[in-house]
Amino acid sequence: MRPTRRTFCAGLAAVPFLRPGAASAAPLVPLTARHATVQLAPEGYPATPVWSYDGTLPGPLLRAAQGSRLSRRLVNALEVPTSVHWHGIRIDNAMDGVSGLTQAAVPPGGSFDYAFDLPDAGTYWYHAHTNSMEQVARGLYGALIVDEADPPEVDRDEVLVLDDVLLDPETGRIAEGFDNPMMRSHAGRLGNLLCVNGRFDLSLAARRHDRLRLRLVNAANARIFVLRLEGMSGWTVALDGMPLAQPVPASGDIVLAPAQRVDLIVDVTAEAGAPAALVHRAGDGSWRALVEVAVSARGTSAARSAPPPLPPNPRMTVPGADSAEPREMRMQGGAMRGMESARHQGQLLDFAALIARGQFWSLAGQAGRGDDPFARYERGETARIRLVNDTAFAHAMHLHGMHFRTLLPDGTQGAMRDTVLMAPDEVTEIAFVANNPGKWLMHCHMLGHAASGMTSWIEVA
Ligand SMILES: [Cu+2]
Repeated sequence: MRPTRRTFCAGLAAVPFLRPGAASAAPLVPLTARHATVQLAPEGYPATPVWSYDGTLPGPLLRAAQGSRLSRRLVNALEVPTSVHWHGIRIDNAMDGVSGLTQAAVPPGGSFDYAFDLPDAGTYWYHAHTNSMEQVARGLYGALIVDEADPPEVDRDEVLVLDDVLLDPETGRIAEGFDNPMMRSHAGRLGNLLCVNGRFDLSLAARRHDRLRLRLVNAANARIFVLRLEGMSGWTVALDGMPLAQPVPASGDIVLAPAQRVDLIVDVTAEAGAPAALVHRAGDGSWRALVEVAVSARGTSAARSAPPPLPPNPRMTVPGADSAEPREMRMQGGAMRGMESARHQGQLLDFAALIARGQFWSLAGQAGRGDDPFARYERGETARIRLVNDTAFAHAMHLHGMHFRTLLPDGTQGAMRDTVLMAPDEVTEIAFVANNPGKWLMHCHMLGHAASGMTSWIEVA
């Protein structure tokens, strides 16, 4: 019997389409940048229109195993161009998401396929990197967790994304004025509503003696959070995703600058019903709950001993830092100090001319990303940069593509991080192995500072 068209088609469908490369041709899971409305402010205040990933704030929690590959199709359903930066991932340069440097911005209605390896376990995040000053403030951010093959034993693993939102209390809308010179030339855009995971009143439930892994991400534009544990005691086990060699007791202030992350392993010590919280230091110096922990009846386990360190990630050493020649990146500008002059778009301009162009800051004499990189490195070379904060403000300096270590005065190396907070007048030396080829941004993560001069870049051949 001759096969009918119908049976022919059915037969064809039964043939497995397992040609090489077929898997990569499958459509990627979308990550859609779009409008949404969320209730950020307390009940009684209006809801807040935001720019979101997939309609939520924060965007969806992305989670994958160390050593696996993550892929998402960014779909731009906004009216403005955008792109996604995968913050802290030691990533292929073409996937870094910096529009104008590693890719063209994705136009409204357009899409871009991100697919990259995840070499390191830890707490990372993703956020817009096109006009990020405005786009991150409007809600384009989310957490990205890369799981160890052998994670530490805890009762709960909680991802806490901190934000500091500037709302108009009358309308509930995100306040405009992203180019406000006062904010840009001072400490940056500070908000009037602190949120964790999009809630001003986030509360966790736990039992006494529960062990929690708290993964804190600071997604705020400019707020430096100063945090403490109340009714809990614990250890810092990772910074900016990278495990510490040994857990460090988190008994004092936990300082989290914009873009930084900290992984804590904490034990609930409060009695049932007694106060337990992650508290933050408010502007008036008082300590207020940021995340409350409702402690219920005693858990089954008793108090435990200190946790072992997390398994290290690959390539965490920086050999040759001592003998590497430091290059100085002087940070200048801002209110109270200003600067003599800086180069901007190929011209040497005095401070008044820079201000007229919305440039309040400079890095190594350059305001904004120039045509030439701050430094070029051979692949595999150990790079050393001496950051000199010549301004009256704190800055959170972030390097894309590679983690660095700070070089401490006693000759040892600090924790491996991707963002370092610098106080006014502070000098910090950082060193890293320039083993990731490409063009990598280096900028202040107070996003108003980055948008008004504090953006530089390096190139690894
Ligand atoms: Cu800054």
